[in-house]
Amino acid sequence: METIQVERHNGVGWLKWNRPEKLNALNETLLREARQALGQLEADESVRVIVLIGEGRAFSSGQDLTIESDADYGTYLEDVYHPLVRALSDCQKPIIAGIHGVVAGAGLSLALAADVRLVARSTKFSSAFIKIGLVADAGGPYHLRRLMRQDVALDWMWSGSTIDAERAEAFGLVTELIEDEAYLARLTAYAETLAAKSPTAVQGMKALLRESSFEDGLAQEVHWQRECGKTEVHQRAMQAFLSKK
Ligand code: LHQ
Repeated sequence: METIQVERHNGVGWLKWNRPEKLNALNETLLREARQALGQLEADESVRVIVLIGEGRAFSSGQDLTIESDADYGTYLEDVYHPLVRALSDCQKPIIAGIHGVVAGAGLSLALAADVRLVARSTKFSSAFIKIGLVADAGGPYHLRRLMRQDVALDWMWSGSTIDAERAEAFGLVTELIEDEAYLARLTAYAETLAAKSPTAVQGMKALLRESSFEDGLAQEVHWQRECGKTEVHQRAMQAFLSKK
């Protein structure tokens, strides 16, 4: 692949945006290749956790602004962004966004689609869109409403301001804030620790914490707890507990 790099280590699939010279600006090739790479990592049984990261000094600077000026953005969203955004949303495996440097515009939207966000302290979060007269897109508005107070999200999106990682944490967008020097080691340890846990329990937990109705939630927990109850990890843990009595 030209714009995406994929690596697999210790149960973790690393999906890396790879246009560092453009701060990982998202062009059509990258978005299509990312969709393809995500599908491969989802289908690979050796991969239990997926990490999204950016090569170079940024996570992503958002949509590549060299896009043709007469492009129909609505059609572009439907054809190029939404397949990836849907795939991220539908993915049963845990998705971690590892964010450093700059995260802007649609790059921010993709980061918000992950289950958790581990963020290096010096990261700058840019809402960007309104500065070029656009609304937030690529699923970003949906996730902002889910994660943040609506008035604070609107205030931020209307201002187009860039905020630091501590403010983003106060907004609810950061799962764990990490010192820059420790960032990659901590991200790796987080992902590999999660990959070593029962995949049935990890994926079940993700499915259960999705938005759903109360009744659907009860039905889902019946399904997942039944499956978890049958796993070797659980059986061994029960035996260990009972043997100590
Ligand atoms: C870039 C980009 C970039 C291309 C840096 N594109 N080259 C929009 C339209 C259509 C449909 C779908 O949805 C969207 C949604 C959006 O994502 S809107 C938001 C788009 N993103 C932005 O407006 C951010 C634009 N970039 C910037 O403001 C700055 O580059 C930031 C603040 C991210 C970083 O600034 P610096 O650290 O000073 O780096 P730089 O500006 O020098 O960038 C380095 C290179 O990357 C440079 O290229 P060059 O060839 O001159 O070295 C930039 O042109 C290029 N680059 N962002 N989005």
